[in-house]
Parts: sequence; structure tokens; C-alpha cells
Amino acid sequence: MKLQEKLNNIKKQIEAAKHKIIEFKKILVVGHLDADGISSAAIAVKTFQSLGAKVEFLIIKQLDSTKIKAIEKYKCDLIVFVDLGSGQLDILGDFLQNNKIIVLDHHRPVDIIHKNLILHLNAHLFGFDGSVEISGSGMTYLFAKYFLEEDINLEKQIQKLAVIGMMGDMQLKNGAVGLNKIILDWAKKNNVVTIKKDICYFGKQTRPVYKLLEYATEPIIPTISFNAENSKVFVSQIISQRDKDNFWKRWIDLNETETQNITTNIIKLFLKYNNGSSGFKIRQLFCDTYQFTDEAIGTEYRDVMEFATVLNACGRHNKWKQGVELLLGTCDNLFEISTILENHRRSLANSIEIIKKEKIKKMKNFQIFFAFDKIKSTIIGTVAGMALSARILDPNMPVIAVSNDEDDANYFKISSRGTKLMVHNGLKLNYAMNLSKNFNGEGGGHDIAAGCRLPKNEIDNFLIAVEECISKQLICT
Ligand SMILES: [Mn+2]
Repeated sequence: MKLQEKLNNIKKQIEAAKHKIIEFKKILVVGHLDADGISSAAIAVKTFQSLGAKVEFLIIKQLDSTKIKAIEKYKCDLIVFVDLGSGQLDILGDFLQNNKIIVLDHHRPVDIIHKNLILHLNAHLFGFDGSVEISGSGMTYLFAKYFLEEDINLEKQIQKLAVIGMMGDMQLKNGAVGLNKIILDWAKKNNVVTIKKDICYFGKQTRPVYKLLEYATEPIIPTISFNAENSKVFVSQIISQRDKDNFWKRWIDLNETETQNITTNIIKLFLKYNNGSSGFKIRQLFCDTYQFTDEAIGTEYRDVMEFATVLNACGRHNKWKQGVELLLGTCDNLFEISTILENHRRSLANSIEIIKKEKIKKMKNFQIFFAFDKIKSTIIGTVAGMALSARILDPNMPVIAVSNDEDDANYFKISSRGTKLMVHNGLKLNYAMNLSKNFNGEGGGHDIAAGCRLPKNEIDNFLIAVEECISKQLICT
């Protein structure tokens, strides 16, 4: 089926459900705790508010029976699940008998019908790959677009949120495809976003250049990444690092000659420390970067990747309410938001230092470290991924990182990360983490990044099962 046809099917389904939805006046939006989930929630809140409904919102880490009981306490007649729900329809089935439900999601759905489900808009049900072609925010955006009367101002606002969501869900890593591409084209046409080929590193708007390079991963810069001193020296040999007011220059403060000189010198390092991959690294160094035209230059809101990170930071540090309000334009304390981001960066950097000192145990097919309460379970996956791409961990095997579950002393929270190359060779970490189900745990995720919750006393048995699972995956290829 052609893309346009599939998109039409989405539109038709929304239009068919419209009369059932429009009557609700007390609505609860429930979103997933990440940048995509927070953006999805903001789109849904805006949508129903624009119709005059009373809307509350709640952001959760996962939809389990305890959370559903909390949801039942809200006295709402319609519950809108965004960026989650499709995979939990079986759990939902036992609850929420008094509420009508809408699910707008892009995670793989389970094949169960809930009798109160009046609209289930899932990317996969329309023939789209929800891991690369559209995010939760994208699905919520399409819902809003085809549900509401045309309103160009609102349209532009929610297009912006859809773009943050696809970035936050890491769907733009290899360029936009599928519905993401279509939404981006619309957003470009409306001058919501501009796209520019640039160095791909994080923090071009806000970080001093040497910081940008110090935290460079994907591709890492030999001798520079995660070495503050070397990075400072490297940059100072190429440009003057401070502006006339003695402020550190950021990437956006450099002129074209300066950026070219720096990238040329980075490429020289790739070639000097060539292990056969410098061609790949040089290609990886540049990518499409996205900027919001209505945000001030030099702020964390101008660059879409930085904006998405702000929301991630809000989610991971229990400030999801502020995250949604930021997107709704009702946040009255932007200073607090930048503090959240600063804390997030600091805790990532500290955690990297912890990993550097940590004993990493090598198994046959993966490496593992136990952080217990030294690294928060909400950031350990991110940190493990950074350490893997920065080669602080062995880049040739996946990493499994174990931390305590802050909510339950009998449980571990386990995160696993691989690389694109490992996935290319057959690695599917979601399958491995799903094995936790056999040990009274619960898990899921993507092939390259997945996680689970597991009773502490099952850890040895679980790891044996994981070892076997991964060894089979890698043999199959
Ligand atoms: Mn998502």
C-alpha cells in the first residue's frame, strides 16, 4: 500500500470516531515518561483544551496495575493514553470499566479488544514501523490534525511538538523516513523548523566548543572524547576560545572557517587513529540538524535535539509536570527547567566517572556492572549507552547495567545497550530483557536498547538465560 493511502486510512478512522469523542468534557491524558511521551501528552492536552474540555494529565514510567488504580481515581469520563497503552490492552481490560478510552501509540500492539476502547490509533495497525517511521507524538499529532477544524496557529504549535517527539524517540538518527518525513516537510513548509547539515554533536547552541567535543560520542574523537584537558588544548590550537567579552565561544558562535578548521582536525584524528573505520566515522560526523525558528538562538530550545534532552531530563528527574507545562507555554519558571537540565548533565557526567572506576565483569556474550544505588535507575541506561559508544566499556559486546529499583527494595532495574553493529549482527536486547517474565519480572524495549525489572533473588538465573539467548542471536547471523 502506498504511504498516502495508509495515511488516508488513519484519517478515515479518526473521522469515523469523531462523533463518539467530541461529547466528552472531562478528560485525562496519560503519557509515557520520556521526551516523546511528554510531547505527545502536550499535543493531546492542547487538542482537547481547544475544544473547551477540562483536561488533566499524568505522565508515568509504565502502565501497570498500580498505575491503573491511580488513574481510576481521577474522575474523568475519557482517558487518552499517548505513547503507551497499545502493549498493555490486556492489563487495561481488567480495569477502567467506567471510562471510555483512546490509545494513540507507536509501540507494538497486543491483539486484544477492550470494550471501552473507542479509538485505537497505532502505527503498526496501519502498516507503519513504529520504531522508525513515526513516534507517539507523531500519532498524537495526526489525531489532532484530523480531529480538529483547521487552525494554522495550533497546527504549527503541535507540528513543533511532533518534531520534538520524533527526535526524542531517536527516530531521526539515520534521517527522517515514513510519516516522520511527511510531518517534517509540513513543519518546514510552515517555517516551524529549519534543517541544516552540520556536525552532529550535542550542544551546539549552549556548550563551549571544548565541552561539545569533550562529550562527543558517535563518533568518538580519539584522545579528545571524555578528556576535558585534551579537548581544551585541541580547540585552543585551532581557534581563540573566548569572545571579546571573555565568554566561551559555542559552536554557533564560530564562523565558517573556524568550524571547517575544527572538523578538518577532527578528521585528521580519525585518520591518525584509523582502525579501518575512519570512512564510517567521517560520514557519521555530519548529519541533518534541526532548529526551531521561533526559539531564541543560543538557548536549549533552539536545537531540537537539545530541546528533546530538556524534556528527557524533566522526565528522569520527576519533573514531568514542568515538562508538559513548558510545551503548553504555561510554565512560569523557566529557570527551574534550566536547573533540571544542568543537574541532569551533571549526574550523567558523574555517572560516567563512576563507570570508569567500576569493575566491569566480562561474560561470554555481554559485559555487566552492578551500580546498585550509585547510579539512578532512570539514567543508568543512557549512561551505559554513552560509556559504550565512548569506549569506556568494551565496544564489542552489549552492556547490562544493574541498579536498585528505587520503588521496591526487592527488585533490580536492569538496562541493556548495544551498538548498531551488534544489532546488524543479530542482537535483539528486547528479547533478552523479555526473559525477565520467566522470573517474575517484566521487561521490553528495542533491539538496541531494552530494560527490565527483576526480583533481586532471580538475578543469577536470569543472567544465565540472557547469556544463552544472546549467544543464539549472534550465532544465527
Ligand atoms: Mn515513544
